[in-house]
Amino acid sequence: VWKDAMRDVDTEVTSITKSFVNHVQTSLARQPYNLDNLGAYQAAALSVRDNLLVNWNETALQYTRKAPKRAYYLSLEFLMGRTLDNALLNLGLKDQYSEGVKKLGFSVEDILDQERDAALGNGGLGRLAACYLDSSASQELPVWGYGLRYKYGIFQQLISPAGDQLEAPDPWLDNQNPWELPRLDVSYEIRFYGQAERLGDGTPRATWSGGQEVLAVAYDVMIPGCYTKTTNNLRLWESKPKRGFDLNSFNAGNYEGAVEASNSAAAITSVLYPNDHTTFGKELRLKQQYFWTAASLADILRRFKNIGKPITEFPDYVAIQLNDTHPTLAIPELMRILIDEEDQPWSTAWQIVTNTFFYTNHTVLPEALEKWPVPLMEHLLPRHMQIIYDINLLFLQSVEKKFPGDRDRLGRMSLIEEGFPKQVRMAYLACIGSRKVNGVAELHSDLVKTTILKDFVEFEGISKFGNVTNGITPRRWLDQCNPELSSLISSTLKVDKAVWLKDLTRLEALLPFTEDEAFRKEWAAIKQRNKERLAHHVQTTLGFTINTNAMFDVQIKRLHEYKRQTLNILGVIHRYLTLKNMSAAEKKKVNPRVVFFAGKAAPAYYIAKLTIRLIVNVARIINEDPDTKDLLQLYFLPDYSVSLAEVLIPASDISQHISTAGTEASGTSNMKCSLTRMLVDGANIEIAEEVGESNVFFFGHLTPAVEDLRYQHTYHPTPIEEKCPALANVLNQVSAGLFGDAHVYEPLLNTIRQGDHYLLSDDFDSYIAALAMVDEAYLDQTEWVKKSIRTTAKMGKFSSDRAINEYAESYWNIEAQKIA
Ligand code: 26Q
Repeated sequence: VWKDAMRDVDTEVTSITKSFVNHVQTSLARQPYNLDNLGAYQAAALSVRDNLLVNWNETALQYTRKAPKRAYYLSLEFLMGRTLDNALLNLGLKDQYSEGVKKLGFSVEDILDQERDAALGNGGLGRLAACYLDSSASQELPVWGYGLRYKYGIFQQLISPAGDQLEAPDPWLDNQNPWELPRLDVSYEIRFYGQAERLGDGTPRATWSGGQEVLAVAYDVMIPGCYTKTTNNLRLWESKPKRGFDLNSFNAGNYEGAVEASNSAAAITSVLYPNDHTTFGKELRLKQQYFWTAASLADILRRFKNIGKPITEFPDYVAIQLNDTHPTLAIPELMRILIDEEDQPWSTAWQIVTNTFFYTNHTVLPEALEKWPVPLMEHLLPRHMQIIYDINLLFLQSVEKKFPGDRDRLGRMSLIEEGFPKQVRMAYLACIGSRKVNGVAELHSDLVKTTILKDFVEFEGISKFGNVTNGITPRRWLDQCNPELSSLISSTLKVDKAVWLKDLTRLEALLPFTEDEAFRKEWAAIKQRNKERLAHHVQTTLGFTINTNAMFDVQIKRLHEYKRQTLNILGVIHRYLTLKNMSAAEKKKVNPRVVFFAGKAAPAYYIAKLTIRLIVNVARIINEDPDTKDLLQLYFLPDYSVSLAEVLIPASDISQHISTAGTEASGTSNMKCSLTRMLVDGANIEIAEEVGESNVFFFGHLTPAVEDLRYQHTYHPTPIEEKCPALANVLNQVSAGLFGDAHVYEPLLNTIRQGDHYLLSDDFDSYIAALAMVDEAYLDQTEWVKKSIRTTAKMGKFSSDRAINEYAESYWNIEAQKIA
C-alpha cells in the first residue's frame, strides 16, 4: 500500500506550505498576503507539478533503460477535465494539501474550482481516452498518449433567450496551463501537398518533395498513476510555421502575403472539430489527422531507433492503438517511411505495419464511417494516395484469389468507393492494416463482425476480430466526484481505498450490507447531500430553485437523433399532460421528479439544436405551471463538461440510455450513473448481466427487430394516430403551440411523423410503461436503495483498469513495469 508508515504527514504539510509560498514568490512573482484564489490555484498546481515531475522523470528514465515493449494510444481527442484534484488523489496528497492551504487561509474546494477544464474532446471517445491514460499509469503499464494541443477546445455552449444553442470559443490556455511542459527541443517537419514521383527502378520507392512544410512541436502532459510512482506521458503536438514569415513577400511590401503561410501552419492545431460522427471532406481536418500521425510516428520511430534494433523488430517494441479511424493515415505513413526512407521491400514493410497497429471501431452507423475524397487526398498527400492504391491492388488480388470471380465482393471490399468523387474508406484501410480489430461492447463487436466488416471477417478469419468492453476510471468517477461514498465504502469494507480503487471487483463485498439498515440510511443520506450539492450549484449558477425531495432523472450526453433525447422530452410532455388531468387526490400518490438534460449539439446539426430549443421551452412552461410544478421540474443545464458531470452524476437517481437498439456502440455514462439505465443497447446489456435485470429498466424493441421495423415504416407506414395515440397527442400539442413557437418544431416532429428512422413511434408506449415502473419502484425506498447498492457493488467489470489490462494482454502484449 502506498500510504506506508514511512510517511510523516506533519512534515509533508510543512513542506507543502513552503513550496506553495515559494511558487507564489518566485514562479508567480506575487506576494503571499494578498493572493486571490486563482493565484492560490496556480501556486498549488505548480507545487504538485514538482511532485509529479520527479516521478515522471524516473518513469521515463526506466522505460529508456529497460526498453520494454510500449504501447501508444493515438487519439484526436483527450477529454481530460480538471487535473489538480485527480493528481492530489493519485499522489495520496489530498489531505495534506487541504491542510496546508488551510493554514495559509484558503479552502481547497475554492482552489480546485479555479481550474478550467481541458476539454480537448467531444464526448465518449475522448473521455474514454482520458480514462485509459489514468488506468495505464495506475496499472504501471508503459503507455503514452499522442494527440493535438488545440488552442481552442470544444466550444462553450450558451442558451439564447429563445432557447437556441449558441457557441462561443473555449480559449482554455488563456490563463497559462501549469500542467504542460513545452518541449521546444522536440520537433519534426511535416510536409503537405507537393509532388510524389515513383523511382521506377524496380523498387516500390518514390520521392515526395515540394509543397508546404510545417513544424510539429511537442507539449508533454504528466499522467500520474494512482498510488504508484508510474507517471506516464501524454504528448500533444502544436503546429508552427517552419519559418516566421516569407522574406521575399515581406521585402516586396506584401505584408499579408508574408504571414499567410505562417498563419496557415498555425491554423492546423487551432481548434478541435466539434462534430462527432460526421463532417468529412474538410481539408483542415485531414491536415490535422496527417500532421498528428506523422509527428507521432516520427517520434516513436526515433525512440525505437535509440534501442539499436533492426527495423524488422519494430513490432516487438511498439504497439500502436488507433482510436477510431481518425489516425488511419498512420498506416500509409509508416509504409512510406519504411519503403522510401528505410528502403525496405514492400512485403517486409507490410509485415511490420500489420503487426504494429490495432484498430478500435466506435460506430456501426453507416453515415458515420469516415471517408475521404480521392482528389483531396491526391492533392494534400500525393505519396500516401499512391501507397493506398498499391495496398488496395495487392489486397484485392488476394481477395480475388480466395473468392475467384466474385466481382461484387471486390467492389464491396475495395478501399476505394466508386462515385463522384471516389472516396477512400478509412475503416477498411484501418482494418486490413491492423493486427487486430475490436469493438467497444459485446453487442457492438458482434454487429461490427456481422455488418460493416462482415466481408473482412470472411476473408481474414474471425480471430482477428475481438471485443474490449469500455470502462471508466473509478478514481475520477467514484473517489473524486463522490468522496463521501468513497469513505463509506472504505469504512464499511474495512479496506483502504488504495486497494479497492485498483481492484473494483472488491466492491462485491458490499452486497451483504444491502440488509444492513444503518448502512442503507447512510447510503441514502449521501445521495441526498449530493443532490443538495447539485441544487446549490444550479441555484448559484442559473438561479433556479430545485426540489431536492424529488427523484433526479438525468440524460447527459451529446445531442444526437440516435440517442433519442426527443423520446425523453416527449415522455416528459406526456407526463405533464397526464398530471394536468389528475385530481388532487390522484396527485397525492405521485412521486415528484426533476428531469435534467445536458449536452452539446454539433453546431451544424439542425435537428439536434431544435431538440435543445424544445427542451428549454417545455421547461419554461412546466416549471411555471402551479398545477404541476411541485411534481415535475425540467432543466436543461448549459455547457455540459467533465466538471459538470462530476456534480450531476453523484446526484442522479436514474439515468436514461435510450438509444435505438443497435445504434450506441457502448456508452460510458451508463457506467458512471449509480443506478438504472434503460434500453437494450451498447454496454447496457452487459451492465444488466452484471447487476441483474431487476436493477435496470429495459424497454423497447431489440436490435434484430430494427431492420424489419424500418422496412415497415418505408413500405407499409401506419399513421401515428393509429399506431401510438399517446405519442400522436403529444406531437399535436407541440404543433398546436402549447410550448410556444407553434411552427418552429415541425422539422423535428416530422422526423417522427415521416420515416421515423430511430423508431420513436415503435418504442414510445413501452418507454412510458418503463417510466411508470420506475415510479412504482421508487415508492419503495428501502428496495430502491438496495438496488442502488447492488448496482454499485457489481460495477467492477466496468473499471477501465479491466479494459486496459485486456488491451495490454490480448492486443499489445506489453507488461507492467515497476518504477523503483
Ligand atoms: C470524424 C471525422 C471528421 C470529423 C469528426 C469526426 C469524429 C469526431 C468524434 C467522429 C466521431 C467522434 C466521436 C465519436 C464518439 O464519441 N463515439 C462514442 O465512443 C464511445 C467510446 O467508445 C462509445 O461509448 C459511444 O457509444 C460512441 O458513440
